Amino acid sequence: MKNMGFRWYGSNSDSISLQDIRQIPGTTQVVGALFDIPVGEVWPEDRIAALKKEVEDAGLKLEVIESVNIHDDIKIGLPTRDKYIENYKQTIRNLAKYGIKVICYNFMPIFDWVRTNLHFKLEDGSTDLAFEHRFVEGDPEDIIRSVQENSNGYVLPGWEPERLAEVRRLFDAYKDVDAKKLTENFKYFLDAIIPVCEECDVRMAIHPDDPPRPLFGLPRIYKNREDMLTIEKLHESRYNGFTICTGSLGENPNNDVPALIREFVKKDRVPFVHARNIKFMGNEGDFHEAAHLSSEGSLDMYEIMKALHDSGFDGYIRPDHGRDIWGENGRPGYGLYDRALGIAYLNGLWEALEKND
Ligand code: DNO
Repeated sequence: MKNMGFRWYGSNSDSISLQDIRQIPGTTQVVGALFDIPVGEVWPEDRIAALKKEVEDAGLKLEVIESVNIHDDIKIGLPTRDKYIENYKQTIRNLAKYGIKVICYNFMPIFDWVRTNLHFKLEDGSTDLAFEHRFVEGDPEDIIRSVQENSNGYVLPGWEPERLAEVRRLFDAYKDVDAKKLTENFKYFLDAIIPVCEECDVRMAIHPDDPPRPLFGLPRIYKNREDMLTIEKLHESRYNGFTICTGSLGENPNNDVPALIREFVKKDRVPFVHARNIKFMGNEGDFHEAAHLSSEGSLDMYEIMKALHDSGFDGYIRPDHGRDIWGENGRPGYGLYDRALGIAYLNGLWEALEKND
């Protein structure tokens, strides 16, 4: 696929080098970010330029940022949100100057993605990430502690220690924010930034809630088709787009992921895709992640790629989390080997689909 990417955390905090990425056949894009800029601050031009140069010097492209995170004051709807929205707009303008085309972000309160086990053991001896609902019925701080203790010393995206240190205060601040209020605050944000995106030709791609259900009493607003229909109407524009994360949406067995792809790609609302497989476990909503192959999980990755192909998808795509295999012990979900295997497989499916035309 022409815009196959690989998520990278930067030379100071990733065990994987740009050269490693370059050597994965059929990979052209790095999906990157400035991970050390505190949420809410403007991303400085010189830092963006340096990242871009580093990626390009390695023979790769940087056109997708994941993520420019949204300050909680915007999601809560505090008066201070306007200042953070102005900063966000400036970041969009700065990124546009350096050829960024897509910004992936999420609108999840407090927690980004949640897993209850970062080293779930599979039969073949590999490990991956898993979610079991019984572990999120207690105190959210237990989950935070467990994620921090089990991430091999790496900071996981969305689990930055400075943010999580304030979790009690945040829960309190969100106490009057239900799904309706969160949606209104989301609209306020979109109405402010989408005109800037249109001006700069940068497409926003909201990431689904992962898992796609309310957690710890916090609302979630991108869980299924109905939510997608609501979101697209909040601000009608192709710049108000979706990241279709096959794993996150697929974690709810009622979500028909190929059908969502067909519907929203045809409407030109999908600039970015995360391709991942998952396997359901005993209780409803429990799953562990899986190698990308259809045979390894509960999602039919051929049907997913076919839906992209049939609807003329020409956006950016990356494999999502991988297992830890062959002795690798990196950032959970973000090792080299299994994600590279994922790319080889996805590109193989794509070649077959193209040649079958
Ligand atoms: C987890 C990722 C998420 C994703 C954000 C987008 O591995 O899929 O952290 O990047 O939700 O803002």
